Amino acid sequence: MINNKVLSIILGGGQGSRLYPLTHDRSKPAVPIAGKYRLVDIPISNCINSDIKRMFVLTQFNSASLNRHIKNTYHFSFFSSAFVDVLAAEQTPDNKGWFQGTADAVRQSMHHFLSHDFEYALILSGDQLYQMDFNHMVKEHIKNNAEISIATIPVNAKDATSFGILKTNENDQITSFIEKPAADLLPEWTSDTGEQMKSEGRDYLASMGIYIFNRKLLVELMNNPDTIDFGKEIIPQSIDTNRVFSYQYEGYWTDIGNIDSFFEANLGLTDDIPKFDLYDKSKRIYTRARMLPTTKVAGSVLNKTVVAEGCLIGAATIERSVIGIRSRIGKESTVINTYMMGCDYYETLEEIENYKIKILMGIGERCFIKNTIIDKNCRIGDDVRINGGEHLEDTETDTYVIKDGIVVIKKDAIIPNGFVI
Ligand code: ADQ
Ligand code: ADP
Repeated sequence: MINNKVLSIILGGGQGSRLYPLTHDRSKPAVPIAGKYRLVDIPISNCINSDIKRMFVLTQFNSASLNRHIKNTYHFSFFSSAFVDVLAAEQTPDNKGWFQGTADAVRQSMHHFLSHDFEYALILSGDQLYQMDFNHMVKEHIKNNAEISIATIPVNAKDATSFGILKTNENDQITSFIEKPAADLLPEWTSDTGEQMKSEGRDYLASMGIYIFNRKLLVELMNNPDTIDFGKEIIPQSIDTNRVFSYQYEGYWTDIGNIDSFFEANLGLTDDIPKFDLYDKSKRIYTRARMLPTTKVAGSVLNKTVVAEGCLIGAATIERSVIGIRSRIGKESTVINTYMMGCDYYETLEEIENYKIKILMGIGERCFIKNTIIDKNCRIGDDVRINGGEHLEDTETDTYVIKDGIVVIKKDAIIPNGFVI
């Protein structure tokens, strides 16, 4: 069983500034997605579905919600060697700082990995949406007698400048690599990606930030304290000295590192046939089993909308939106193009009866909400109008942030009755 020889290392995120304010008081892997999951559930589920069951999650800071989520979700049998361990950047007598970058995060955690028996380290990003069987990649890695394998995907010129771009020889061995090339350099970096990909304008082979390293080589590379990032240093420096191979993937894969891509990845789940398939049993995405009651809807028209468990919905209309667990939406409200993360708990009937003096969790009555992300436990009053869109300038207040026209209501924010954005 080759998967017994694989140890998975999930890069959970640096400071997470691109996802701010969602990462204000939680680490990036704990950011809620798709109404009931957390970002970290994606790489963990891909590993479990590939029968790789030893995982470390490296994160810049230790958030209570991440630890609670992992502890409450991933219970493996007492007799199994499976585990998911969170390693947060820690101060030690030799090291006073945070993780400086992805390679530094792995270097600082090496002592935890080396106490395990493994031949291949599978290094994964924590902020991507995809469903991949890693066994194929491991098999190719072994077949190629590779020391490093990089999962790659064809991308178009617009996206190519945000990724590591590479070229291969006829045996898929990588011959050159450039991290995030400037647009004027792109003509030198096209590859033969096949007829179908070329017809879509996807002429560049991009690194997906998914790597397999042979244990021995990883140990050697981590001995050099000057390298900080895989993309900027380790990979480009290894091309000439080591056997580095490309494993070309053609399924759905998207990077969800900023607010805009995070928003679109979530709303993409409302498509007729979403590219990210949550309904395929063989590619199941795991998360916390919460034993919530069913959702109740009264008098609403729901179109292209995904609703998680335990919601109480009285809205007039909800369109192209993802409504997270325990959400409450009041009468005559309209919600369009919105990702509402939901709530961590219900208010009691007593609290609800006193609602005139207090704004309840969820969205009130007669509201209009469009192009918005609503973080957990927000209290949006009655007659609130939030009309996100490109007409709005980037800004930040105590209760919300606007980025690229998307309004993000901060966790626990209280938006008073009649408020307009
Ligand atoms: P980026 O995504 O820009 O490019 P990076 O910011 O280093 O690279 O992030 C990679 C992963 O590591 C992300 O999941 C991120 O959250 C996490 N991460 C970043 N800093 C971290 C830290 N200090 N501690 C823990 N985790 C951290 C990379 C490659 C490109 C490739 C793209 C594909 O460098 O070559 O094309 O991924 O998305
Ligand atoms: P999830 O169902 O999203 O996994 P958790 O069980 O992690 O949620 O709960 C999220 C947070 O909400 C926890 O900190 C929990 O203690 C808190 N919480 C749960 N119920 C209440 C409540 N009635 N009042 C305040 N906080 C609560």
